[in-house]
Amino acid sequence: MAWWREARFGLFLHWGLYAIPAGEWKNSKGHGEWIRESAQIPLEDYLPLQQQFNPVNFNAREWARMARAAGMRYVVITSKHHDGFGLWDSKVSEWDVGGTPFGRDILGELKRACEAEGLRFCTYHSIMDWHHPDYLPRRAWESRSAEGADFERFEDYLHAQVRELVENYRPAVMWFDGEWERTWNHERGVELFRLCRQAAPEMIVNNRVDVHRGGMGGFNLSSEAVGDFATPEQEIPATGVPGLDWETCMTMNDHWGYNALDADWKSSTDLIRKLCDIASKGGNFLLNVGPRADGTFPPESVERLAEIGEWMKIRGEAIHGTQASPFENLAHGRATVRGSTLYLIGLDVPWGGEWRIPGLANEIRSCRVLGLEVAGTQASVPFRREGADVLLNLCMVPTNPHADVFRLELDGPPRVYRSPRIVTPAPIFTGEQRVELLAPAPELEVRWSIDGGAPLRRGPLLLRESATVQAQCFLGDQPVSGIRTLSLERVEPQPALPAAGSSPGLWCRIFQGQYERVPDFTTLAAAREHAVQGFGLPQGHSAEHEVRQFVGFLDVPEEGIWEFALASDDGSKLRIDGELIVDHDGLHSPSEKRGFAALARGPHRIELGWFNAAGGAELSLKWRKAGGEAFAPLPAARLSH
Ligand code: H79
Repeated sequence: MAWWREARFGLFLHWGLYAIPAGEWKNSKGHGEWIRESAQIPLEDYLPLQQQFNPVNFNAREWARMARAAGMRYVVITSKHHDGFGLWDSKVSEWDVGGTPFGRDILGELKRACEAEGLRFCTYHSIMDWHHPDYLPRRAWESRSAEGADFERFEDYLHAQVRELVENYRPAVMWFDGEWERTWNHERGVELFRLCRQAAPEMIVNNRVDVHRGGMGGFNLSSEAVGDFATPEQEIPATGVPGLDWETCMTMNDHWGYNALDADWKSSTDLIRKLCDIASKGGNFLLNVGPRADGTFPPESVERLAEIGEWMKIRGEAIHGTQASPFENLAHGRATVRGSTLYLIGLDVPWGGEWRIPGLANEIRSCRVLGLEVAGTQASVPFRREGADVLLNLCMVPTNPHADVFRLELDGPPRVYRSPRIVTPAPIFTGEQRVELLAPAPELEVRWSIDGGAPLRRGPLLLRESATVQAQCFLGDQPVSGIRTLSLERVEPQPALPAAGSSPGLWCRIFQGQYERVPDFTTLAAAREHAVQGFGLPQGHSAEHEVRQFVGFLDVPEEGIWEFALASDDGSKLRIDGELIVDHDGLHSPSEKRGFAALARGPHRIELGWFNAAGGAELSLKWRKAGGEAFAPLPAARLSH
C-alpha cells in the first residue's frame, strides 16, 4: 500500500458506449453510465452503439499529462462498467472495443501513457453485468428471459477477464464495483480476491470485491471482509479511521459517465478543499472525469484539472505522502503531517488577525507560507504562544484564492494535546457509576466538573445522579486541551413482568409488501405465523418485499444495563417492554446498530420488527452486559412466548 498512501490523489475515468448518447435517450435526459438501466434500454437497442464507437481524438498521452499536471499519481479507468462493455479486446468476449470501428487497445495505450508520465495504471471492473447472458438477476424491465442462465458460468467469465487484465495490463489497483446484487456473496468475493492476490500479489484490491461495504459510506462492517481499502462514494467521512485505508471517489458534476447537459460543476476551490479535507483525514481522493465520445475530456473538466494542478504545483507537498491531522479540533482549516513538518491549510482563516492552533506541544523552528516569497526568500509567518496554543499572525494577504498552506517545521513529530477520554460502560446507569477519565499523555492531568462550570476538580469521579461530565487536560496549572463533554443518565431498571410465556421460542409473524420502513404492525394481517427458536432468518433466506415481527419474552438473568447489537439488511427496530431500544430503521445494506436497556432480573416483553425491500436479507440480534466482553446471541432457553 506504500505507493497508494503516498499518492493521495488519483483520476477516475468512466468511459464507454454510454458516452455516445451523452446522457440523452429518446425524450429522457439526466442519464450517465447507468443509461441502459435508467432509460430501460433493451439490449438490442443498446448493441448498435458498438458500431458507433469511434473516438478519433483519443490521445492517451494527453489524458495522462492532464492527470499528472493536476498532481494526480494514479489513474483508474473502467475496463468494464455495468453495461458489460470492455475497453480492451478481450479473448472471452465480443462485447468490447475490439468489435468497434475504432478497434484500438484503449487500456494498452493508456497504460503506456501512464507509465510515461509516472502514473500508476489501474482498472475499475464491474461485477454486475447487464450484457452477459449468464449474469443474474435480470433487470425487471428486460425482455431477455433468464432461462438457461447460469451464474457460475458468468463467474468463470468474470475470473477469465480479471486474469486477462492482470496478464495484459498488470493494473496497480483492481477496483471492483456492482457487488450488491443478491447473486454476489462473501464466498464469491473471497475467491475473486484470492485470484487477484495469486495473479498479482502487489495488486491492491478495493473492498467492493466483497459484500458488506456499508452502503455509500463505503467502510467494511464485517471483520471477515476482504479488500485493501474502503470506498466511500460521493461522500467524505466525518473523520478518518486510524489504521484503515480509504479512498473517496467523487464526480466533478453529477454524473460519472459523460452527460452533455449536466452543468452542475463543483468549483475548483471546492475540489481543492475536498482534497485537503480528505488528506487531513488520512484518505485518498479519486476524482472523476467522464470523457466524451470523441475521446476528449469535457472542457470544464480540463479547466478544473488545470486549476487544481496550479495549486498542487506549489502546495502539493501538503498532500502527497502526508498523514492525517493530529488535531481534534482545528478551526478555520485542515492539517496534514510529514515527519516533523506540520502543514496547516487555511480555509476560512481570520486574515488580518490571528489563527489559533490548539494545544501544540512542540517547539516551532519555522513557519512559512508556501508560494509567498519576499525578495526571493520564503516569507516567515510571525507567531506567539498562549498557554499550549500557538497563534499564527496573519498580517499578510492571502496568496491563493483556494487555500493557503502554512508549513511549520517542528522539533519532532507533532505532539498535540487532545482532550481526555470519558469512559463508562454505557450512557445510562443504575445506582452509582464510576467514571474513568483518561489522559492522552502521561504528563497530563485530567480535571472535571459536573455542574456546567469549568473543569477544576481532580481525582476519581463517582456519579449518583444524572450529569453532564466535562473533562479537560492540564499541564501543571495550565489547561492545554479542549473540553470533552459526556452526558450520563441515571435510570431505574425496568421492572420484570410477573410471568414469561408458556411456550419456548418466539412468535414470528410474516407479512408481504413493499416497505421502506418497519411498518406499524397493529393494522397488518400476517400472511403466515409460527413459533421460531430465536431472532434471525431461516438459513439461505432471501425473500424480497418481506416483513417479519418477532414477539415474546426475554428472561433477564441479572439486573443491570444490557447492551443490544442489532444487525440487519434492510431496517429493523427492537423494543423491550414497549420502549424503543435500537432504531435501525430505513433502507440500508447490512449494518449494525446498538442500544442499551436497564432491566430488572426476570421476564421482559421483547419485540423485533424487520423488513427487506429488495436485495440481500440479514437479521441478527446479540447482547451482553454493558461493559462486558463479547456479544452473544440471546440464548434460546431465555426466550418464550
Ligand atoms: O461507477 C460509478 C457508479 O456508476 C457506480 N459506482 C460509481 C463508482 C454506482 N453504482 N450504483 N451507484 C453508484 C449507486 C447505487 C447505490 C445502491 Fe446500494 C446500490 C443502493 C442500493 C444498492 C450502495 C450499495 C448502497 C447500498 C448498496
